[in-house]
Amino acid sequence: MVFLSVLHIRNYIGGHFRDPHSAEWLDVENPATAQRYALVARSTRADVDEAVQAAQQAFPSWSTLSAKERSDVLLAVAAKIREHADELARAESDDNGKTLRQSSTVDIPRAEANMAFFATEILHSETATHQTDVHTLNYTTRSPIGVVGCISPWNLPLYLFTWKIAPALAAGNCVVAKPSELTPFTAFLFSKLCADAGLPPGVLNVVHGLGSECGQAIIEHPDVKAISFTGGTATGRTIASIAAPQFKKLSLELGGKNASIVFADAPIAETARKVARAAFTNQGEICLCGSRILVERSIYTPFVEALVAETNKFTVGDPLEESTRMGALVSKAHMEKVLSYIELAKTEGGTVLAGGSRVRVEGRCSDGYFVAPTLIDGLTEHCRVNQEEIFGPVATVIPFDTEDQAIAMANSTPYGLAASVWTDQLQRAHRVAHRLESGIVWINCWLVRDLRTPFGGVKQSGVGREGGTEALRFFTEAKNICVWL
Ligand code: TXE
Repeated sequence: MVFLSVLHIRNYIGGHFRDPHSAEWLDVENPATAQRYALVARSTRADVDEAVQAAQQAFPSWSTLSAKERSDVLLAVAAKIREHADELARAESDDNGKTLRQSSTVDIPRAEANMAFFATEILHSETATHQTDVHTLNYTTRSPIGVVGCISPWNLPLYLFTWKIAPALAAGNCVVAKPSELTPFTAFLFSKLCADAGLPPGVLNVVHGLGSECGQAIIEHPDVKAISFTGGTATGRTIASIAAPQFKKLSLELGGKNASIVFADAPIAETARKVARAAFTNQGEICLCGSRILVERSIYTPFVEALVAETNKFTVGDPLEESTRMGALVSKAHMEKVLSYIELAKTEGGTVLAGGSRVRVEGRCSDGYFVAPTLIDGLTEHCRVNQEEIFGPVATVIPFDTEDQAIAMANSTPYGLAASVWTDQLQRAHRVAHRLESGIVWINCWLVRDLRTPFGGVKQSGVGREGGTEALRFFTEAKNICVWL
């Protein structure tokens, strides 16, 4: 008899792979096939305690390495990602349901870039000196905080996991990290690569499990001095309520309900293609996706026609097929949430122009969680569908008459993460960008990223900024030293 054992995704603590204290495991499903393919550790406070201890033990030596020494290790990790890119891309697609094309051209290259970027940024950073007068000189030092917690979501699993841990480690901290329980596979593979690359034991510890158990234990742990979190706004609120009374440093990257604002002078065909990409990339499961498409009324009809055509080009299918442009949603529960918003849109007076339902894909993916790219017209900007984050392949189109009206509509939600402005008029582009309540504005483009730039949102989209020097500042404590000369 052949005994086939299921893959067990274990914790990585103090340089060792360990089973959870609870001896309990959670199912991990491939959402494109609806089949379980692995089990992941259901960790609890006891595992988090061990991880924090391992991190504390590693901190004195890791934090006192030279920047160059830390940089070399992190560059070796980046090289390992490159070497194992195909395996990681396939794992990401199986775990999340995204297309292999997306994971191999975006997610995994970006994970490598995150590690390499922060590994080299620490070689070029500087701190300030303030000469007050002839007798007084102030200089600022920046020191690592100690043990920090990094909690990441399921939509861009390794991409966002590395986006947090790379600056934390580069700055000299030791990390206790928790990937989403829905997509733990690449973080598990990554911990193996870190060990192979020579990252000392205890510098990075990966604990797996549920947010309410393992995640919350990280947030509550008194020796975890800073928390970097990306996920839903409701979860961010819970985390802030626990961390703030303990005066922990907190970086929260939360949801978005981003507007793409299309003015009449934008070239219709090209803009429709790019705005559709902004709405439906990664099944619309990116906090930066432009899910509210505001269009100047004079071009509304031809623009929407072009947009419907572009929407229908997002072929839904097996994520491993080269021709597929839209894969599965991350879970059955998430698919049901997205479908419920489509139904809500109908009751709120919307008309479905494209998509609007679950898709049954033939073959091995026949039970997968696929939803057609969906475009909805006829809703007011204040209805729930236009105010709440859906986080799926659903976008709405709304006409506007004036620049002021477009800005008011764009700013009408509780969120303020990203926006895009599409126009040929240079001054208007800048003017509108300045008036948008948004942490990021793209003009005539979307998701063009420079890792040096500040990344984050205003209002309920978050607190703090990631990226470049902002991230290194978050993961260090500044000290001013004043010298009487
Ligand atoms: O995310 P959660 P969910 C939005 C999107 C989505 C909604 C809910 O609208 O539909 O959030 O998604 C961990 N203490 N985004 O429920 O729960 C959790 O285990 C500590 C936007 O899947 O926020 C996971 O690792 N940790 C988004 C991480 O938090 C906790 C990306 C994110 O999960 C915790 C994902 C707790 N009490 C969802 N509860 C974006 N902004 O990119 C959960 N977690």
